[in-house]
Amino acid sequence: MGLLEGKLGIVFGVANKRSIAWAIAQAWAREGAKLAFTYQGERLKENVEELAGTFGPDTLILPCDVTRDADIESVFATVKEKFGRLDLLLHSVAFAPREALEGDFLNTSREAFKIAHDVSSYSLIALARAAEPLMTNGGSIVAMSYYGAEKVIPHYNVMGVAKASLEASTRYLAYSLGPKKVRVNCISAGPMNTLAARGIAGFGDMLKHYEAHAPLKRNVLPDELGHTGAFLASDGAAAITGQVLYVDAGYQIMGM
Ligand code: 0WE
Repeated sequence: MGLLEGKLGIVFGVANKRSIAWAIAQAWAREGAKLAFTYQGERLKENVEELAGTFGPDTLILPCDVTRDADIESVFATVKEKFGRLDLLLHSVAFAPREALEGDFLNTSREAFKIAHDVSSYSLIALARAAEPLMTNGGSIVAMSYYGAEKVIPHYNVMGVAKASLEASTRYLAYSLGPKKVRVNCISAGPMNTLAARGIAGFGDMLKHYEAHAPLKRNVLPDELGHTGAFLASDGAAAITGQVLYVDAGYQIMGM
């Protein structure tokens, strides 16, 4: 018996086979969950159709730009129609304009700040609010964060501020949705070789730094995020809410 047998979930943030969202979706499906997927923009439609299609030709795949209220409304209307209810939601979505991740944080523009926070943080609130009426048996919402939320990671810049906002929102949402037995948690992952990390100056050195300094002397594997995502989604985590769980080979505990 899988940990998530009979559960219905929706996954936001699959871009390609290396996406953290895909690693967690595979784990959720392996544990017995039935999943719907969203994709951001026509550019990613084919990728998501090819990946999600491995769960069967009738897999629900919907477009969703999380900055558009009408998209969110339409996604959850379709989920209500096709699933009737919802148990799981994965938020694995982030974006800041590239120039904001390159220069000096001091030069962060109002527009880059607004975009980063809208896409990467406010979207969790919007998705949670849309999901809540469907989570009639309680539920589990999982969002992805990164250590740059609490300590300075050079170049992470406004994304660090947006992840701090996401983590704080996780706590306030956990308080808001707790009476409905809907849990909200973050996984703070060590650096992963995904599309979002590609082209980031010094990313290879960052992976080497973790290998040298993390207690486990290695980087995190996608499948390990999958297992943690499955645990947080499962009834075994029924008393865990509002938390940030580090899946980072222990890196976060180090002071030096
Ligand atoms: O959260 C992230 C990545 C988020 C991200 C990445 C990009 C690259 C392309 C958000 N927006 C954009 N916008 C783009 O135009 N990570 C945890 C991965 C990451 O990103 C970094 C990192 C790490 C680690 C950026 C700078 C420094 C370290």
